[in-house]
Amino acid sequence: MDFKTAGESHGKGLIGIISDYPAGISVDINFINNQLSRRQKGYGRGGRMAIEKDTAEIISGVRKGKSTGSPISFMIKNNDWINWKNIMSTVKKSDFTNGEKMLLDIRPGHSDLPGLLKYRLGTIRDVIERSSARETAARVCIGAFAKIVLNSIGITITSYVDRIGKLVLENIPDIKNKKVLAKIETSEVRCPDAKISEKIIEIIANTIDNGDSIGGSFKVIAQGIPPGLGSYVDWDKRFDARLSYVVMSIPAIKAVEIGNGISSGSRTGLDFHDAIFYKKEKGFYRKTNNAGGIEGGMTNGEDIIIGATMKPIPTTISGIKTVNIKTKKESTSLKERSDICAVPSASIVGEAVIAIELVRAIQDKFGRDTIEEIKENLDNYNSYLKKV
Ligand code: EPS
Repeated sequence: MDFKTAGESHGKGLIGIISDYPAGISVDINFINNQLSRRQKGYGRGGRMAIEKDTAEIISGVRKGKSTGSPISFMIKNNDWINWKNIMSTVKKSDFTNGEKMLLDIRPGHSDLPGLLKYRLGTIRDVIERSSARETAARVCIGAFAKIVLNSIGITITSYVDRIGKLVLENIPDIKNKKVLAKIETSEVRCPDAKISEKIIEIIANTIDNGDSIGGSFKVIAQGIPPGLGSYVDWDKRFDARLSYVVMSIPAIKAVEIGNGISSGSRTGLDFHDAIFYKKEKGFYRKTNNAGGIEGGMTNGEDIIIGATMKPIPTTISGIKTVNIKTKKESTSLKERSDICAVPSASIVGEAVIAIELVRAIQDKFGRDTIEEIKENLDNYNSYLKKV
């Protein structure tokens, strides 16, 4: 599958087009809308999430509840557009008398400065409408389509928050335990430990009081992965590289880690590498997963574990030292309604982009036109694996 998204944060809505989506998939719109609502949650989100109730309207590529193989298109409407009709008009000329302001106080850390320079634009508005993380709603929708494919072949994806600011979740949660999964989904900050969740909320509340923003990190885990997705034979087919690319494309992500990749630089080979075991009924398996399910740019059959670190959002109520792009005089950065902490939401976007990349790798190996074909080829491969 391939995709494109379009749409501005305060325009009419977000649009997505998915091509090469396998035919024969039962598309459950409730499942898709539930994924969209998961992205909207989280303590620390700004006022916008109270205005929106993201739902997708499927326009093409699905008939009688089933994908046909034709391009899928959808729209997620922006409820807030009604309040921005004049500012976001595609035809009216700007006269800056209808509440629209020339936004010139470029925010350090945001797309404002490079965006204005690159596209020769006059006001930050023209940059941030598209660079806004609102675009990720469309990607979560596309990720939901991908998850439906994955679920039908036994692959599941989940995520949790393991750091906000200096507070770290030290214990690795057992995400195979349904109770732990339920705790993550009910935590306001997607953290499985109730005490740490409370502390995180306190940290975010203090950040709000200080007129500041705060970052953190999350983990995404994919289970039920066949070995051999991706490849070592071409640099651009390496699956860890492909996953890093898509996770890094989430706004504000500054670091990506595969398995225990960061600690690997300070460990020895005997300590780091995951010893291989074999049991007839299980095949090859590991008791540790420092590799995060990927060796030599290929999945090895273990869970894929990806970590991502999100910087603090650059829009702050207190403002950061900057210059006005027009006057070049010292100023404080633009203050707009914004999130204070969006790490829990980013973890849902992480699930989505990884789901999409997994479907692409599955299609590379097992076929792309129909889900039947994918299942037949996967069954065949599994029978071969049993014989190895
Ligand atoms: C977002 C909607 C936006 C921002 C956020 C992401 O809504 P608004 O700008 O109307 O408040 O809350 O975007 C950013 C934080 C950013 O820096 O772009 C959403 O739907 O996720």
